[in-house]
Amino acid sequence: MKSKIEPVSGFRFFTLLLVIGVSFSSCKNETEDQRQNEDELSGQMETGTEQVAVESYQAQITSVNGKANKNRSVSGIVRLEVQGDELKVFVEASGLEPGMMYLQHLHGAKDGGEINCPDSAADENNDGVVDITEAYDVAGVTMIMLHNDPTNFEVESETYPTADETGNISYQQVINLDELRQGFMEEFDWGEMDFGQFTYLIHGVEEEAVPESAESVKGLPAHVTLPIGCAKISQS
Ligand SMILES: [Cu+2]
Repeated sequence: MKSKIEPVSGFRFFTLLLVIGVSFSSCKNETEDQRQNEDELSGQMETGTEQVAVESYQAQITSVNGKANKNRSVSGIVRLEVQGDELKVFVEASGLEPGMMYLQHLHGAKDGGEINCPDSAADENNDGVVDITEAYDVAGVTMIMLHNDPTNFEVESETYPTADETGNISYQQVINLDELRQGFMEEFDWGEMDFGQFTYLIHGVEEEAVPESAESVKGLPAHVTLPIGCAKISQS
């Protein structure tokens, strides 16, 4: 019997293994999970060639409290890009006071509840403005400060963007995601950051534009924190 087995040359043996391997794997029903694992694996392989997948979030800025903002309508875009261990934030906004610095943040609900941009219905005390405390109820609380060092979680800063002579701001910031996550967890004890669960708010009008009834947060004057633009961030 033994003598009937053909001697297998090195090359043919390799081909045989290949055929066995291919037929074995094609017999298996490839599940979604397996496919996903393969995708992840190829994604990891691509990191070596600087082709890390980008997760991006984008939203249009719409006007809030236009009357208090000299009847201007704030508009623009917010874009977040998560790539590897970096978060890149881009903001372009117009309808602002030339030369004025604007507080801008990502807001969110600590309980992960639903958030939205506030409209005039959020003006609970009917004083004609949606102040920051009223906006908090709808858009969430201040979470990530978009100035020059978002990982320090300090709301007060002189490095928020300043509007140019045409009333536009253009803000770009690259943030280390690990540092941001760590600070975020220390501040909010909230677990994972979900960029699809944020609103963007930009704040600030001239002092005389807010009624005395307008309230504020974090020891800041009400005119500094008055929301003038908002964007509900979602994955794009
Ligand atoms: Cu804010």
